[in-house]
Parts: sequence; structure tokens; C-alpha cells
Amino acid sequence: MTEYETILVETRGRVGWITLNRPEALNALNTQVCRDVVAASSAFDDDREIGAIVLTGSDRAFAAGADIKEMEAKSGLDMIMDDHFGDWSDFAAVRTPVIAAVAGYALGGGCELAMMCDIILAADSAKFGQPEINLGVIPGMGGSQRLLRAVGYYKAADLILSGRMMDAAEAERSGLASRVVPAADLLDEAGALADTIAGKSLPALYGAKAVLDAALETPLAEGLRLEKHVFTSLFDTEDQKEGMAAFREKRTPDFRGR
Ligand code: CO8
Repeated sequence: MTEYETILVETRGRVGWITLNRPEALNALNTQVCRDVVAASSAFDDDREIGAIVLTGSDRAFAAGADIKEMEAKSGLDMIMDDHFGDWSDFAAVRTPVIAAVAGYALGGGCELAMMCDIILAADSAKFGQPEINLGVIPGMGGSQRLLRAVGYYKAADLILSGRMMDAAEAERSGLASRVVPAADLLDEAGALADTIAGKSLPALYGAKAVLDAALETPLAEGLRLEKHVFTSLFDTEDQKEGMAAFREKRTPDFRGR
């Protein structure tokens, strides 16, 4: 297995686990974290034995944002020329469903990273926010766009313009957190959810994620056309035959990913 500097990587059954591991900086996202997470998630994405990925941090912080110390001295032109953090879009583009298991701080780039995932499972200790305004900047890894789509204009503007944090209960009420669980149960709950997802048909999972992603940026009629196309295509998979036969025969389906 590849060695990574800033993350821990593990395979448990059909689930790939990525744990952010820069405790000295509350998992602040620097260039190396980006490189490591993109490489590890892409390796899981290329593995047909993997049906779900869990991305998590520590009890104290999922990630407290982009690494401020790494960015501080850069000019605007440096940021453009470096395409600082541009590779995170490769993480957002993985085919495999990704669960963000969030405890503690998910701020700035940390909140934005969670929003690149498909499901946000929040510990009751989680705190979400886009505090960039406190640093004289604005969200730069998708926060203004994805947060608005998740929670609507007025909640997003409240958070982005004030820089305040919201707790897990508010995040769930607002539609940012999929669910809230006790902090002590976070990893078990994330593992159980990931196992459930990873037990489904891989082509169906890829298709479901693709149409969900498309819904964020297509008009309804186009999205419905894509959904119909993906839905009908899945009838050419062995897994569809297995899934429907298993229903008829009152047994659990044995999906093979084809
Ligand atoms: N960057 C670098 N280091 C950090 C960061 C960060 N984002 N957050 C925490 N740390 C470091 C601290 O500097 C400290 O290190 P040291 O002990 O060496 O001083 C260590 O982590 C522990 O942090 P604190 O002592 O501050 O811990 P507290 O419990 O007192 O406070 C907080 C925790 C409230 C989370 C506090 O650390 C904090 O406010 N952190 C910054 C949060 C923030 O502003 N995040 C947004 C960053 S900007 C961003 O994410 C932009 C994303 C878009 C980039 C796109 C590029 C194209």
C-alpha cells in the first residue's frame, strides 16, 4: 500500500477509509493533504472491490480549513498560477460514494471538503462554518456554491457573511448534515452506512451518484432525461436481474458489480 504523509488509509471489507492526520494543525488542508487525499481516493475509485469511501478526521477536527500559514504570503497571481488546491476537483469527481464522517471543526476548506462528499454524517460535536470572511477573503473551494445549494441563500449568506459557526443540530436542520449521531458512535455509524452502500450494485451506485450530481447543475427536463437513460441502461446489468430475482425469491441479492 502507498505511503502517505498526511493521511491514514485502510481498507475494511469493501470500504476504503481515509483519515486526515495532521493533528498539530487540526487537519488544516495544505498542498500535501490535497495530494494525498486525491491519490488515495483515486486508488479506491479504480478498485472494483471498493463500493464506498469514508473520509474522516479526528475527534477535535474534521479539518479546520485550508492551511492559512501556507497561503498567507501568496499574491493573487501566485494563487492563480499555482492553481492552489485545484486538484480537489478530482476528489469531488470520484465515482464511488463518499461519506464524510465529521466530528469537531469542519471550517472553511474543511466544510467545503465535507460538501464534496455525498453524505455528511455529523457527530453531535461537529461545528460547521465558512469563516474566511474573518481572514479578509471568501470561500475558495466551492463553499459559496455548494453551501447555498445545500442550505439555501439566506442560511448560506448568514454563515458566509458573518463567519459564524453552526452546531450539528443546526446543520441537520438546515440540510447540510445528512444525520447527527453521538460522537462516540460516529465511526461505527459511518462504517455501518458505508457497508450498507458498498453491498449494493456498483453500476447502480455509480449511476445514482451521477444523476444526483447532475441534478445540482441541470434544468429539470435535462435531469429527467439523464435519469431515464441511466435507469434504462441498468436493465442491461446482471445485477438488475439478480436484484429483481432476489426480490421475487424473497432472498438477499448477491450483487457482482456487473
Ligand atoms: N491553518 C493552519 N493552521 C491551523 C488552522 C488553519 N486553518 N486551524 C488551526 N490551525 C493550527 C493553529 O495555528 C494551532 O497551531 P499552533 O499550535 O502551532 O499555533 C493549532 O492548529 C491548534 O489550533 P488553535 O490553537 O487555534 O486551537 P483552538 O482550539 O484554540 O481553536 C479553531 C480552534 C477555532 C478551529 C481555530 O484554530 C481557528 O479558528 N482556525 C482557523 C479556522 C479558519 O479560519 N478556517 C478557514 C481557513 S481559510 C480556508 O479554508 C479557505 C479555503 C479555500 C482555499 C481555496 C484555495 C484556492
